Amino acid sequence: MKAPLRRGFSFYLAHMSTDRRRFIKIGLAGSVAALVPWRLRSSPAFKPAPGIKVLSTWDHGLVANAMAMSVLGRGGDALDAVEQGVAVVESDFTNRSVGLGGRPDRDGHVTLDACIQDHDGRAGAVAFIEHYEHPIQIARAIMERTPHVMLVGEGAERWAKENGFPRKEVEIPEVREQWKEWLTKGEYKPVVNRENHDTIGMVAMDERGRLAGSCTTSGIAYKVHGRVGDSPLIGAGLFVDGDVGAACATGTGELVIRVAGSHSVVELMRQGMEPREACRVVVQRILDKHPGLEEHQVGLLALRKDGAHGAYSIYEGFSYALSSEEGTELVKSDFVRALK
Ligand code: SD4
Repeated sequence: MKAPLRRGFSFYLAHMSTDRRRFIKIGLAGSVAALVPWRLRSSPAFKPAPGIKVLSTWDHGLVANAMAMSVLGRGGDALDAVEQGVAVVESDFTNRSVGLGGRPDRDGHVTLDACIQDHDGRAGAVAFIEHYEHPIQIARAIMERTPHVMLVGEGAERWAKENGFPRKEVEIPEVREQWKEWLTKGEYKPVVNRENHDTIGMVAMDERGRLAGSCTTSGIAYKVHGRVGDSPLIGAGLFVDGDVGAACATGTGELVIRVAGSHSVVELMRQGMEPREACRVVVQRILDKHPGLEEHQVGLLALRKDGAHGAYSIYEGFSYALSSEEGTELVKSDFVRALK
């Protein structure tokens, strides 16, 4: 069953929800119980901050951060933390934009994208892969076991199988039904913050001051078969430079790719900009260069090497989970446009 593309690009690009993204403060039982107001720390010299830190996108960042913090709390590496953190969300099949519980493309295939990068810039990525629960683990394995950065599609699936990753079939009747329903019109009319959302991007710092980042998604719902967004692209959905900081993105991937979103944020921080301001400048660049994007959300999240952090989004409603030894909180991002 194939639906024609009846709407143009601007309909195709967009999403997310305010009601689902209301600001909440949650103490996670056990490892991250206390809620402590956050104070920005900054240092012009970008000295590594003492202490561990994890930031990740959206509400589901809370459970992902809890896992990442448990890795870091045992003295673990930032790279292990960001891999294991987002893997929790990949295994949550109630999540409709990450992992095998995600919405399919317009042909009914759930295709996944992910990438990971370490302090030294080593990177691994996988895109357009089906039937694997943990694309983030595959991305890391590609980084560590091949001379390449990225594998896609059928080649990536074959490589994953050969390298011992178990295939998994997940059939979710509700998701199938909604896709069939969508096919009757085949229109791309997402609602900012509500639909197609929930990509998880995570950036972290371990006790040695080493940085890492990860990003994983099933991408925009009902995308054209073969479409790859920003999330598995180093420089777009994620960028880490241990000398400066790390950034990740969520939202309409095409817009993030056009401005090399995460890389741009890190470069602005390199030039001395505060993380929040770097995210704001890149969000504003998207708006300035691509008018007519009223329905599109993009959120950028940054962690500088000195522990300073910040975020910015086009629309109100983007939030991120912030964890340190002091506790965890869900923070509302600043934004350019309020929702009516
Ligand atoms: C994509 N950036 O595939 C992803 C979608 C997303 O939250 O972030 N959703 O374009």
